[in-house]
Amino acid sequence: MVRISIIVPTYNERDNLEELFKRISGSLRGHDFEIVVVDDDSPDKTWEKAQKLSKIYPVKVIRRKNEKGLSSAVIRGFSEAEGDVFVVMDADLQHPPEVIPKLIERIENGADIAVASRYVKGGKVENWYWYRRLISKGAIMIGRVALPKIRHVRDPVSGFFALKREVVEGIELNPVGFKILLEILIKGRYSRIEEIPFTFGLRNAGESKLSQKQIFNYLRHLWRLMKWEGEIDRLVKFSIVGFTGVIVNEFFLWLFFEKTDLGLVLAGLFSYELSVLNNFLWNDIWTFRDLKNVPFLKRLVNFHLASIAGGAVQLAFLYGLTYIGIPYLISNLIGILISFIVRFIVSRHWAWG
Ligand SMILES: Nc1nc2c(ncn2[C@@H]2O[C@H](COP(=O)(O)OP(=O)(O)OP(=O)(O)O)[C@@H](O)[C@H]2O)c(=O)[nH]1
Ligand SMILES: [Mg+2]
Repeated sequence: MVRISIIVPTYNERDNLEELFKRISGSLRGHDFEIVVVDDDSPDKTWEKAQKLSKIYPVKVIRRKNEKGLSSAVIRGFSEAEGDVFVVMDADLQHPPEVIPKLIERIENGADIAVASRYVKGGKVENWYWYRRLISKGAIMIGRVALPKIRHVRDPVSGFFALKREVVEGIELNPVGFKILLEILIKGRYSRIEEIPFTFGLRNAGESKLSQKQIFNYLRHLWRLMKWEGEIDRLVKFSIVGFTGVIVNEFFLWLFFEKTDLGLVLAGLFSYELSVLNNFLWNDIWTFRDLKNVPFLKRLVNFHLASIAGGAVQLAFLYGLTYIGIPYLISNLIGILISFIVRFIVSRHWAWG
């Protein structure tokens, strides 16, 4: 039988512990499990309450006095846990303990990571204002675009998940940030990941520790993971290649217009196509050299689509922003920037995959 360690980071969650432990024990009847509470010396003495309850439930309490932070608490939990399977969950009962057996079942059937997900079919979030929903979904979308490795995961920032010990054992995880799952999905050792739906309910007792600052922190975390994944390097290479394209474009435009009688439109078209081919070539053998999941012809076609999409976006911004009163040179500059991002994203995800 596998041994399960439930890791629960807490800060001022005293009034939630009793019900939490009771429901965990209820749903894990017949399993071999321990609950590892990692408390950051909560002013409401959560640790003390957990110690008291450890006489009834299999609870191990870690009271950290010199450290704070959700992710570092979970990492500490991993290092103290004795199980073969780790489950991470919040203490405030937004993560229903009744879902744990389903997560465990997935792991027992061969998944390395099982995520309790708000955003797969059947999952949902209760009572969130539309803007909180929007921010949550938007943040996830940005993450999935920025980090292609996790693009198939619908809820890569869930705080409720199970994993095999081997996924994180010996791996150095960065404790900065609120979203430890994201860190694990990028740095962990795994091949199969599955998501099961659950309803993210209302907080039971106590207060939220989530603040506006978290959004900024999340973006910083994404940036660091992009660097770690080499995506920032690609971005730099992609822009260098873009510059060479400008030179190719200008040179051939001059050549065709001055030395042939093609006329401006055709000279423009041909020199543009040569610059696209130039960029394709360099991106293929340099920027995305390690990515060859898509057949050559499809890469070539999709890269052209990326260029066209980029051009369309640039024009749309030029006209749209100028229309609402922004000076046209500024509008165009913004258009160029957005177009660059669009071309990079389309190339990265659809041309090279
Ligand atoms: N040890 C530790 N636990 C923390 C820290 N911050 C939050 N937690 C715990 O992490 C879990 C998630 O925090 P919440 O405040 O519920 O975050 P949230 O669920 O995104 O926000 P709400 O929907 O408002 O509850 C809870 O069990 C908290 O007690 C921290 O700095 N240290
Ligand atoms: Mg919560």
